[in-house]
Amino acid sequence: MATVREAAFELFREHGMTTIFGNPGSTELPMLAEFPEDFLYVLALQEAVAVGMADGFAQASGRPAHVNLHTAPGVGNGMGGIFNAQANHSPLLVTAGQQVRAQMTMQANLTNREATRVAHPFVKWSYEPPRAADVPHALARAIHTASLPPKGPAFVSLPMDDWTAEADESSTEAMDRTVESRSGPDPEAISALAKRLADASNPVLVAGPDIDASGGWDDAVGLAERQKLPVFAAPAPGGGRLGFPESHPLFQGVLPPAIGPIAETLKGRDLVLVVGSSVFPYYPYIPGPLLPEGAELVAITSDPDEAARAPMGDVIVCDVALALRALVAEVGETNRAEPTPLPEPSPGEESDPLTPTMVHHTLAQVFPDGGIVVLESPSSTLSLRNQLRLGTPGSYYFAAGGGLGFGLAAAIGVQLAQPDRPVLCVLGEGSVQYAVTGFWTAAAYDVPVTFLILRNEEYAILKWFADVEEVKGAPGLDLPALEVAQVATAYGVSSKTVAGRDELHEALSTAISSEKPELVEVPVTPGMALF
Ligand SMILES: Cc1ncc(C[n+]2csc(CCOP(=O)(O)OP(=O)(O)O)c2C)c(N)n1
Repeated sequence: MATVREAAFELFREHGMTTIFGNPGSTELPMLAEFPEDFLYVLALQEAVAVGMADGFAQASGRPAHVNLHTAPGVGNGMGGIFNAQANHSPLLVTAGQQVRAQMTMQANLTNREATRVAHPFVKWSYEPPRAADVPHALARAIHTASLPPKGPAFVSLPMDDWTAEADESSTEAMDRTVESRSGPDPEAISALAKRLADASNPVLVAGPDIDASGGWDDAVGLAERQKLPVFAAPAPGGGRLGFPESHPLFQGVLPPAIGPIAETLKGRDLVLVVGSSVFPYYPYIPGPLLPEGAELVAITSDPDEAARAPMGDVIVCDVALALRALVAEVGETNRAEPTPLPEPSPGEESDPLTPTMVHHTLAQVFPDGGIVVLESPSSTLSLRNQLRLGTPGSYYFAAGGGLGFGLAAAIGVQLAQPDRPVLCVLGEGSVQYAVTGFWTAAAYDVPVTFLILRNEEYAILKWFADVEEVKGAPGLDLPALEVAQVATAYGVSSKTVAGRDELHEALSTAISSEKPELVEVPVTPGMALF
């Protein structure tokens, strides 16, 4: 009869989950005993970083990923990352150690009191198996739950004496199951939508992150081309991935994230088709009509909650890629006029220090084939999107939940999942701090991410928000003398600070081709960079 450990690791193998991210404590050591040689344990020095790495790994590999946290305080540290993973629709198995069963009722030290409540609001399922023998089945259930649409984290609390216990005889049955979870659209709903598109005189497509996640990229392009649809990206705060090539002539830019400005941007449209996004990831609150006059909205999402909570419009709930495939097969070629393409991005004049726009323009010049951007530079998100105009699937990751700390950590996970694609992690110096220990993991595991740090000595986006919210005199928005390059060097990542376009160009090219983790820090002008 197999032990719980043997059965659990066999289960992880079955699901291709042989990379485990974590930060261990005494309550996790029994799980890690006799760690199998075909597994890789990726050590994070803090749990938020472990979760962010697993999130990036899961999204970039398209498979569930396992992150193991240290009982109550470790889960607490990981919660911001778990929140992001839920918003990113990232399939995570989150496990945490727990006191031995014999000492839980007396609440011995490190007991995760009410373990299932801690993670509860941000996970799809939170569980502590009633018997040691049930652990493999509970883990299998969590993996399936995390992988079912909408994908997201599932949590299992694991008492530390369970690992050597005997697994239930039925464990092997739980292991061998597959769950096919992609459900196609109702054909009648697709025919009706195709007709609405054909009848519309000025329709528009809003492309969301689940197009990329579901594998619907080519069909989104096919649909837009057949119907000559102008395409907007879903608002940047909720757009954890791209849904459409931003280099495509039909691409019209990123929708603004607030109610009034969205209606203003879509003025004159009579049908708004939103695919693979919530309707909409609004922020901040700028009131106005939900839609411009005369416009109707139809959304396609795999997330029933996104469907239910939308404030307007009709929704088809199903797998996004299957819906796109069905819709492309149904729609004809239109003779609508093509929209005018966006103008070429312009970087403006060189300044000292450089503008973030010039930095991103320079990055675009050295951007490698197959490159991937992981972005957390809040005040220059739109500028990076505009200057880079990324055009391939799986080339952009961003924290849809808005919790800082995702970027640095996720870049490491993305690079581990995509070892053949160069990963560029673009961070504000403030954002670095939420996952700063990730530099050590990048160095220790030789994960060849190129980090580009924009140093503006402030929380620029919060100063912009202060203006929007009419807040005057708020403290804590300046970051003088935050020495990211020195800190990264101390963690083992070779780092340099550059000034001027030529130096930046040279340093980035060298870092990208070095196949080592390297960091380039560049001072930039303060304030928002929108283009
Ligand atoms: C976990 C977490 N804490 C705080 C915030 C609030 N916040 C949003 S943007 C930001 C500033 C980030 O600074 P930096 O990376 O330097 O970027 P900049 O705004 O200067 O571009 C902060 C603190 C957040 N989003 N997440």
